[in-house]
Amino acid sequence: MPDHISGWDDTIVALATPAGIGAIGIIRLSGTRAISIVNDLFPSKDLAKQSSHTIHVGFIKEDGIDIDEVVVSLFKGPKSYTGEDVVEISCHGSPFVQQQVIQACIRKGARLAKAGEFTQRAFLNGKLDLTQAEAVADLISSNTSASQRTALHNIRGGFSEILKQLRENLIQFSALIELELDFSQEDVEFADRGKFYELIGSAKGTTQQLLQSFHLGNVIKNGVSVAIIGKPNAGKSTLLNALLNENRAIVSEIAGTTRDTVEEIINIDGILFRLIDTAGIREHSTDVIELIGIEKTREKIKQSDEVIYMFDVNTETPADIETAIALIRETNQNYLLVGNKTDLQDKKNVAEKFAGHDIIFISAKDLMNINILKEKLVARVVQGNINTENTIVTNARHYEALKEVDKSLADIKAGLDNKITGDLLALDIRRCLHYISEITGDISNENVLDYIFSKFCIGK
Ligand SMILES: Nc1nc2c(ncn2[C@@H]2O[C@H](COP(=O)(O)OP(=O)(O)OP(=O)(O)O)[C@@H](O)[C@H]2O)c(=O)[nH]1
Ligand SMILES: [Mg+2]
Repeated sequence: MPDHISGWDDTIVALATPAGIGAIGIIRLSGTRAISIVNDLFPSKDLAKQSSHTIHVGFIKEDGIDIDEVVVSLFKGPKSYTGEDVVEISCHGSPFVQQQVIQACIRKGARLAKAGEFTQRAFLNGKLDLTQAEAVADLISSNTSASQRTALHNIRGGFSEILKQLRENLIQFSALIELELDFSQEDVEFADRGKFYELIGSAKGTTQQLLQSFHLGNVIKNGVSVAIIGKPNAGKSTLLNALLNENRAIVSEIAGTTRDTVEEIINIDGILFRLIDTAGIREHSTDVIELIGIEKTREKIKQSDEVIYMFDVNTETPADIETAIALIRETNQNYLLVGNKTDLQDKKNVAEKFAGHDIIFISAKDLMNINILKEKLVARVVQGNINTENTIVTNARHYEALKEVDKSLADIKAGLDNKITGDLLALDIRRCLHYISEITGDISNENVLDYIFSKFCIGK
């Protein structure tokens, strides 16, 4: 047990279920005194004499006064979530009752847990590595099937396993190099240089793949924001409603209907898209409110991950499209061109008019080709299928450390190319191992840990 961490010996208590009224509420304790503290409040049975992984019905009483009838679950360390003795008290779901139980536990010697402290203990006791602990937080906040599956994959150790393999290979590599150093006088090469190249090559392949997965990981974890922009009356609000399948934004034939931005979230194929309907961009407007709206549209273009430029195929010309593209390109944004109101024209005419541009033609009003637009949106952010069985990096901390791993692998390879001495190679290898260990938490400092776990909820 790391005794340099303050409060480590304490037995901690917290409500593990959400605050508020519910059917039941679960209060969780962890620490050396977890069982004895609850035992003091639970006269029905002697919990100290019960075996692990059992449940017990009875009353929580303090000073002879009943607080609640509860179910107590016992998990004796190390076979528990935290690795310590854990007791869970399932009581009735009244916040008042729950507080009384928690306060009684505190009076018997427990202290309130900090955010994430249960999981932090699990990490410090070696039940989870840091990537798994972080995946627990990701699973709790997951809101799509893709983010749920990615988090579960990492809780099960998917990412850890890859890092472990990488680490073992490097250690093997460095052991050979150091052996060579010991015999440097004799001018022998124990380590087969061809094997080295192979090993570094495959390690680099792995880190590259992980680095590349971060784009998708970010999409899975945080979703994608899409600004729908275009001239007044192009049908932007109608499109928002069509994508949402409800009448969210006001639609009218009056140009300049949308004054402020309207944002809604939709889930397409497990990815969350935050759609932003904006005020139409008019070149010359004197209306103050409209001008503010247009300025906001500019801001939204800059802030979004994707931009849909929507136009009326009947009134706009290819030259108008060019102007719009130039405006979007100024902001370096990805964009999709969507031609609307094709129901009012002959399809062939439309295709000829805009030949040479990659445009999705739709009718927002008649819901024509809306599914194609959805597919395109997903295809923009997901190359190929989302295979959540692969390890996908979703965490910026991991991404930054992986970049360093990749850099040190490049240095090792350059070192091999330049035939630098074994002791210098060993330095680069150590640096690489350092960054891998930073991801898994084998090397960590208290501040980093506190920061990571503080993002959890209390009781987890
Ligand atoms: N025929 C036809 N009319 C459409 C289509 N989409 C939208 N409209 C009509 O075009 C008009 C403008 O639609 P909106 O969705 O309000 O347009 P907007 O781009 O949000 O306009 P502003 O908010 O003023 O910038 C409304 O009368 C819609 O019914 C379409 O696909 N076909
Ligand atoms: Mg509108």
